[in-house]
Amino acid sequence: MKQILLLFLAFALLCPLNTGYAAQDPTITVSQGEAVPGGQVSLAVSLSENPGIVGMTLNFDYDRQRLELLQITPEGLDGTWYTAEAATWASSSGDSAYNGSFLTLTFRVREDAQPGFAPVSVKLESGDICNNALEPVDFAVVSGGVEIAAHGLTGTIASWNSLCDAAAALYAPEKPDGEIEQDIRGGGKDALYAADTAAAEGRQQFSFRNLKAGSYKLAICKPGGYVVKILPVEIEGTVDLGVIKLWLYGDVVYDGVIQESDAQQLQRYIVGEPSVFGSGSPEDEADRLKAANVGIFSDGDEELESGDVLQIRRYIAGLPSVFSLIP
Ligand SMILES: [Ca+2]
Ligand SMILES: [Ca+2]
Repeated sequence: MKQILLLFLAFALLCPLNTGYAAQDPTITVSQGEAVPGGQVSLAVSLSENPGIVGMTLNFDYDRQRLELLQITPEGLDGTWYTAEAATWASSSGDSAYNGSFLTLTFRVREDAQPGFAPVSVKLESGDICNNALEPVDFAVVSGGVEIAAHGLTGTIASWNSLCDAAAALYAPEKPDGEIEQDIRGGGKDALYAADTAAAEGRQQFSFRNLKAGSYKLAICKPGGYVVKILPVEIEGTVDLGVIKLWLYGDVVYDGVIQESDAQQLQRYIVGEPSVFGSGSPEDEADRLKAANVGIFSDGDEELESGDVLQIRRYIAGLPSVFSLIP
């Protein structure tokens, strides 16, 4: 009997701890949300276990480097609100025991905000909330905040040669391809963003972090006669472009070497015989056609014709050719 009594006493002592004071205390809770730099997000401020209050003044604590408070929108609590940097409320009908969301905080995430969690909380001092008897009512505060997501772009550059020196950069979508090509060979001076790159197993991975959402042109370049590749990209969230192949000028049969078979296949294509052209994906095809047009460096001619074949044959034979003009 004594043991049972002791057990009961122990249980009774533990019980108030187990049920948790937090859930029973008057509490103001700020919700959590997600947004990207430049985006907007709304957080709800809620009351729970409200014992009855008649007035309050709330200040808000948040990272002003990353968040801009655009608007405070009251709801649910009858009375008069004034909102600016802070918010103050006076009941029009005595003590209110309202529970639930009573304010919406609308934030804009600054364009240059670092990704990660930006806490948002309510700053309360004793007396900031009172009841009809003008007694201060203490509320616990549960912080919320904004998870600032980052836009990113990743991919892998591949070619037949080891890739330790390929560069990737993002440009405005209206930038002409020709200018981008010049610029990326000159170090991407006009690029909006330059990628971090890392070589891995004969390929090179690139990544852009903390981008602004939007449309871009991605330019990829490797020195040594590789065709500059320019792709339109839409950035919304994190985008992985997968493997992007770089093609070598004159390397029609794609193996990283310019040889007789490259000249032969190009000849077949020009006269309309079946050839290596048309054997790959449409994207590969477009790259191959561009890489085959080596004569463009001497005469700017966009067409594939015998002059291109001739230049490849001259290069193979060790004669002067447009290959010396290829960046
Ligand atoms: Ca080849
Ligand atoms: Ca040509």
